[in-house]
Amino acid sequence: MNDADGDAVLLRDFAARSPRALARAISVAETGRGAELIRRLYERAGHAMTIGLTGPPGVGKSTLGSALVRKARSLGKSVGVVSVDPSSPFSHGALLGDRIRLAEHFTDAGVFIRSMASRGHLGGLAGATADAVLLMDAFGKEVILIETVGVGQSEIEIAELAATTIVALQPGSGDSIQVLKAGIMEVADIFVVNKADHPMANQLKREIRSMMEMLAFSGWVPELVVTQAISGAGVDDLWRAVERHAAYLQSSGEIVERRREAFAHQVRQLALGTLQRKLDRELASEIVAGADPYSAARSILRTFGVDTEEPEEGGRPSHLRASVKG
Ligand SMILES: Nc1nc2c(ncn2[C@@H]2O[C@H](COP(=O)(O)OP(=O)(O)OP(=O)(O)O)[C@@H](O)[C@H]2O)c(=O)[nH]1
Ligand SMILES: [Mg+2]
Repeated sequence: MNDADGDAVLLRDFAARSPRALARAISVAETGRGAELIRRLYERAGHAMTIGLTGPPGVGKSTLGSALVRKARSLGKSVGVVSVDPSSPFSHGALLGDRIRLAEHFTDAGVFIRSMASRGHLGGLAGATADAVLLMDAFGKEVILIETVGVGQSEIEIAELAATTIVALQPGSGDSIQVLKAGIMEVADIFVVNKADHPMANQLKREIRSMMEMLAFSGWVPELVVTQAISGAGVDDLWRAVERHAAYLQSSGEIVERRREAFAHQVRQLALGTLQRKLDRELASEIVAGADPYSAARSILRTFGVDTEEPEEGGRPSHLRASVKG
């Protein structure tokens, strides 16, 4: 069977909603060979409710995610879960944890769970994740949950794929300050203080409130929800906050803007991935040998047909929802 036949079979099974076809499609995309598939399936996507769930290691993202999946299932919605661990090249650790935390959902045909590990994708791990979300969306998943360990920029990017971003924090770990530094605060639509059973939960709530006072919001003001993921306490509140945010995005029209941003981001990553590879090839060539860095950069760009004027001033990153009050 050649590739074209293979693709046709895959597309047929995908359209027939075979979970194996979805798994296979994600694998194809993950290894950087998904362009044709995505082209064929793209117009089917754009209907899912996408929820990003980020926060420091061990805060309870998977437990909370599992509880959210349970909630969505109780409402009869089909669910996709993408679990990403950007800090390691392999997702074995995350996978093992998720096997336990999400155990009850593995046997539910209405839930599709995928851990992302590969870095073979042109757009990096964020690109592979974006493809997985798009494919789940095109497959007909109504709710897609994207779990990432949130400590740096790439994790923020991944959370940004989602229409609604939940940032989870846990009491007594000094996380809140870290989060502010890392700029995660500015991308949160909903803050969750998980581990409500912890004696310092109230203090963390106060810390988040006072940090929010330092930020200026235009439009949506992030909600603060307290949960105890292991018992499920507060999960209904969290779900309602997600629904309120989704309703806000629709009624304000902001959903269009967010989709446009996510699209632009994905295109940028793909284009930059290609440029990076070309650039690396040129760097190994003799064009740059013996040259100073500025001249070398100019010669390389000339081979790409780029005229080098003064670089333009970069604007404010478009993913930021809030800004620090001046
Ligand atoms: N006391 C308490 N423990 C919790 C709560 N929620 C989760 N945990 C525990 O916290 C630990 C980490 O939970 P996970 O759900 O794996 O956390 P995570 O954020 O997904 O972890 P990583 O994916 O490794 O970053 C587990 O032992 C959970 O049982 C809670 O509300 N209260
Ligand atoms: Mg986890």
